[in-house]
Amino acid sequence: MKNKTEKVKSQLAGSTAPDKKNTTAKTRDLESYKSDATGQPLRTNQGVKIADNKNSLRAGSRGPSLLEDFILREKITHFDHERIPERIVHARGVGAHGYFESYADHSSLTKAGFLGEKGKQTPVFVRFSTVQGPRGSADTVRDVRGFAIKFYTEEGNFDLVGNNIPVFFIQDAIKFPDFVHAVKPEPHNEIPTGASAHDTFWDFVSLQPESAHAVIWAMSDRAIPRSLRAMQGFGVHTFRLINAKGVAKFVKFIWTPKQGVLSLVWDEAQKIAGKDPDFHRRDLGESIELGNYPEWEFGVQIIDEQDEHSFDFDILDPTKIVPEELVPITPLGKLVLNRNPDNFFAETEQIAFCPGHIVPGLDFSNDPLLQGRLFSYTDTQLSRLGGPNFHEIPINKPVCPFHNNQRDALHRTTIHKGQAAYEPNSIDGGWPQETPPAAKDGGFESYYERIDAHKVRERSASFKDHFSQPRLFYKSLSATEQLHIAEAYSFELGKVKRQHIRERVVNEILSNIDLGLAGTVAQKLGIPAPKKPTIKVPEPSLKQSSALSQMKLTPQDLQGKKIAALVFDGLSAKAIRPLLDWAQQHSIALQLLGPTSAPVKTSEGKSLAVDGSIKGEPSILFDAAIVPDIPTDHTALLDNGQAVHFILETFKHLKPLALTGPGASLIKALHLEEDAGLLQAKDFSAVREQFERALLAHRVWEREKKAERIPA
Ligand code: HDD
Repeated sequence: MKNKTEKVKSQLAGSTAPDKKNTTAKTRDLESYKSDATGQPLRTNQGVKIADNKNSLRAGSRGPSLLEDFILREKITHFDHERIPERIVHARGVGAHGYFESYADHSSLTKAGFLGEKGKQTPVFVRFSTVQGPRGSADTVRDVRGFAIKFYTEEGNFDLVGNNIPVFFIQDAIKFPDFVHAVKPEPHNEIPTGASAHDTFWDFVSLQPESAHAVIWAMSDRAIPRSLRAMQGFGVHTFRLINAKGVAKFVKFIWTPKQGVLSLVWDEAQKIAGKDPDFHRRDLGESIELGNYPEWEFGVQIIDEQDEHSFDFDILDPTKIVPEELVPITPLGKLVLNRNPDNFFAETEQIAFCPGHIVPGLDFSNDPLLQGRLFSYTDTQLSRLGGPNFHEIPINKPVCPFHNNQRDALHRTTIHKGQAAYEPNSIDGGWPQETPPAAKDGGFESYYERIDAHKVRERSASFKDHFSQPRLFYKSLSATEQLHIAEAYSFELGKVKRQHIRERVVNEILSNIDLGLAGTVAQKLGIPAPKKPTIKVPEPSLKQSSALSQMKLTPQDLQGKKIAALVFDGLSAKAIRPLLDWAQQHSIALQLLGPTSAPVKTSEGKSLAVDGSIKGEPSILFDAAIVPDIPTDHTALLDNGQAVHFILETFKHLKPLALTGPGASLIKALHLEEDAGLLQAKDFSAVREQFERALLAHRVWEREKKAERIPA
């Protein structure tokens, strides 16, 4: 494991060799753009070899620099322009390459080629992101996560630009700038970074009740994911799939992680933001390096065109889910991420997604939020990537050939041959020619939908109910998840300075979701609890949807778990070996942490190298901890404040913790009690099974009350 860990660290620090296993069409395409300086002389951008990269040209060794120094000028000029504007939202992100594999021939559902054959693999690039914070903000803030996937299909690029929560804050794209201005740092002082706990956000959302559903998801544990590997993904809008006969179905897209849907606890999330702001990107990169490739199942909820109006919500409303109890998920394929980018800027930063990038066999619905998005994404790239030729940047290029008569503009790299940049033409043989919109030739055709309406600026009455689904969500959660929601609202509103905004959230939003929730939050804020809802919320046909609780979405196995083993001088190598074997067997990343980064001495007189120090690698970076072979006299451990803090913090954050060896009774000295995840035994094999069960459950939720007394 040690070697593996070292390999990870050194590889992540420097450049990473391309994964030979990933031979997708896009990887091969990117290969031709890669540049390797090994064995090469240093040259200017014009190809001139540089003899001295340490001294600028000057008049005498103490004299002024000379303007003619083209080497200095080129270097400084390029440096001066290295930065590009960050994304307006979703600025902080991390990406990975991988592939999508279709489980079967789904051509009865769609003519899209990437779903048309069992086992067919399509290269993808995925970018995960937070929404509010800038590029340099912390990974673990409370926020929605972006989950954007570019499929490089043989029929063109398909971008599925979704989030890790299934609903959005507004129903109409015209409100997007208002929403973003409200959630972003406030304009007078640019505070807060990466947080929604401030006046303008709560002011806006409390005046815009259509946000209630997305806000309660953002106040749930979904908004503090344990890792990007452990999140669901949602296309949010209703889309269409269309088969070769022109038959269309409405669909919702859902990604379900094999790793389970897992979250941090709030205290832990806040601390990680300081100790390791790169926690999520590091986790993704390291998992892929270790071969623990994250995997998601891709599924759709399919709704027949004639059932469009058969729900008590509108399927065009992006603030609504379609409960799985009403329309179950049909699995179509899987997504595997198996290669880290070679260069963050060239790939992750320059990738440009757009929900309007679709391929034949897919189409939009009339969701007014989606319709607005179709415009915004390509438009924003014009200023972010500096012009309309961003599709020529290697990471954005389709893997199929593309020819048209669009010409010129900034940064054009393609050299178009021929004289006729127009269609029709008789000079260049009429090429490139249209593919008539016929399914068999692959030309794109929009769904043959009849639209007959007046031009109006109004919301459909079917978009008016804003509370029955947040209520459904809240009622479907476990008591633990509900408690976390109440705490999140109380925390956030506690940061809101204006009393009238706090009261409006409680009285006009929370009271309509759940009076109990409103009462708990009101009590924590010291305001009177509302007695009744302010409006009559429609009774939905479905009272509970068990699919909404993440408690049931636990991982299938232990692969990729990160566990710390605290080791001290005098421990026996015999206690460590079985642990290492166990970790390897389950692809668990086990790290040995010593009092310092120096090796510890085993009782057999050998020196045991560690992966880091207890101080340098705090408990918050791990899923669980083991203290193996504790001696009967555990003074050395108790005298080490960092180690005691590590153990208590592991307990506080409800993580599995195994203490083994003759001194395992240390539990008492620390004033802790055994529970389903706090285990003590003479050796690890005696508690292994229980420990594994606790790891699969992710956290020991029943410990939560007891853990409150541990100082944060
Ligand atoms: Fe958006 C980026 C997801 C509504 C306008 N959005 C962006 C990204 C994700 C989403 C994941 C980051 C893509 C990347 O990694 O590069 N956005 C969503 C979802 C929405 C949504 C799931 C609702 C269902 N967005 C939305 C609306 C608008 C935008 C209504 C504008 C009308 N979004 C943008 C943008 C961004 C963006 C400003 C910033 C950078 C970019 O597009 O490329 O154009």
